[in-house]
Amino acid sequence: MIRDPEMLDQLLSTIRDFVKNELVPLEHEVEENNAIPEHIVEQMKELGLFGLTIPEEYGGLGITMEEEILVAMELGRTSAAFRSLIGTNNGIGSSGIVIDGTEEQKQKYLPRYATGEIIGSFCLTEPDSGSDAASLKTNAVKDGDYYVLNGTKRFITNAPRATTFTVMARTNPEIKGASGISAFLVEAGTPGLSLGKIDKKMGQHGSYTCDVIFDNCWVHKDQLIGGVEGVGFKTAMRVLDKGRLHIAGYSVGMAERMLEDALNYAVERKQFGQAIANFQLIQGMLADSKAEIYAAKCMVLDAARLRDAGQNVTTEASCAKMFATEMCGRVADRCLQIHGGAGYISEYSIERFYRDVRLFRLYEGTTQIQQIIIAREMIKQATA
Ligand code: COS
Repeated sequence: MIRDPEMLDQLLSTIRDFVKNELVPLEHEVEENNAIPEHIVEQMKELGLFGLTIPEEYGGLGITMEEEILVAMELGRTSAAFRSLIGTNNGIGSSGIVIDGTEEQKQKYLPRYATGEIIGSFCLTEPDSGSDAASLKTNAVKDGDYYVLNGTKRFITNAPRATTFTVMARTNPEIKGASGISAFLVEAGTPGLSLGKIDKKMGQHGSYTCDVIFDNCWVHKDQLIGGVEGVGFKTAMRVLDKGRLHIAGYSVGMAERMLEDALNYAVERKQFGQAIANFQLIQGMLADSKAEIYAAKCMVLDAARLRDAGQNVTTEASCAKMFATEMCGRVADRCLQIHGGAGYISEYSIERFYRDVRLFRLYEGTTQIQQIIIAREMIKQATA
C-alpha cells in the first residue's frame, strides 16, 4: 500500500541520491577498512533511515510493507554493509516490540530506535540451533521479578554495536519445542551479557556479527516481550515473515545494480573488434537476468501488498525470499561471467557483490527452509 505517492517519491529520490552520491563512492573504502565511516552513520540518522518502519506515533516514518520494499530496492544499489547497519532497527531488531511488545515497551524503546540513538539486534541462532530454531537451548529461569539467562547466540548481526538484544530463550525446560520459548529485550551492559570476537566473513565487510553470551544474566520481567511467556517463537516467526520480504526486495535492488554494472561493462568492453554486448551469448545472460529480476520484483511487491492488506503472507514471504535470493545469486554469477577475468579482480564491484549476495540465500532462513515452509503450508491447506 502506498499512502502518499508524492511523499514516497520524495523519500525514494532522497535515498537514491544519498546512495549514488555518498555511499557508492565509499564502497571500496568500506570493503578495505571493514568499517562504515562515522559521518555516514550520522547522515543516516539525519535522514531518518533508522526509523523508516517504526510507527509514526513512536517517532518513525511508519512506512508500509510495499513502501519498505521500494526503499529496500534503492538501498540494494550499493554495498550490503550500509543496509545491514540500519536493517536491524527497521527489521528484526525492533519488529519483536513493534509486533508483540507492550505499550510501555513500545514507548520506552521505539522512539530511540527511530532516531538511531540505540541499535537493535535479533538473537535466535545458536551454535547447535540454526535452521531448527525451536530446538534452541538458551534458557531463562524465573527467580522473583527476574529471569536468569544462560546460553550463547551465534552470528548476531550488529551485536558489536547493539544497545538492545531481542533474545529468544526457553522459559519452560519441560517443553522441548516452540511453546517453551519466550522473547526478551535485553539491554547492552546488563551484567552477565558479553560479546564474542567479531566474525571474519566471506563478504558484507563493514557489517559486523559476533556471538552474544549470557552467563547468569539477570533480566527484569518487564523485559519479557509482550509480558507473556511461551509465545516467543511465534514472535520470532512473525518477525521473520516480514524480514524475509525485506530481504527479497533488497535482493532485487542488488541484482539491478549488478546487471547495470555488467551492461555498462559489456557495452564498453571490446573483443573481436566490437563491444561484447553485441554477442548473442552475452545478450542471453543479460536478458535472462533482466527477466528474472522483473519476475522477482513483481512477486515481492505483490506479497508486500497482501501483507499491507492484512493477509497472512507466510507462504508468499517464503516464496519471495526463496525466488529473489536465488535469482540474485544467478544474476551475480552471470554478471561476473560477463566481466570475464576482470570480474575476479577486486577493482570491479562485481567481485565484492558476488561474495556479499551469497549470504542472502542463507540468513533469515535458508532456501531449503523456505521450501519446507511453502510445502508445509500447501499441505496444511490441502488437508484442512
Ligand atoms: N507466524 C506465526 N506463527 C508461526 C509461524 C509464523 N510464520 N510459523 C510457525 N508458527 C507457529 C506455529 O503455528 C506453531 O504454533 P502451534 O504450536 O500453536 O501450532 C509454532 O509456531 C511452531 O511452529 P512449527 O511447528 O512450524 O515449528 P518447527 O519447529 O517445525 O519449524 C521452521 C519451523 C522450520 C519454519 C522454523 O524453525 C524456521 O523458520 N527456521 C529457520 C530459522 C531462521 O530463519 N533462522 C535465521 C536466523 S534469524 S537471521
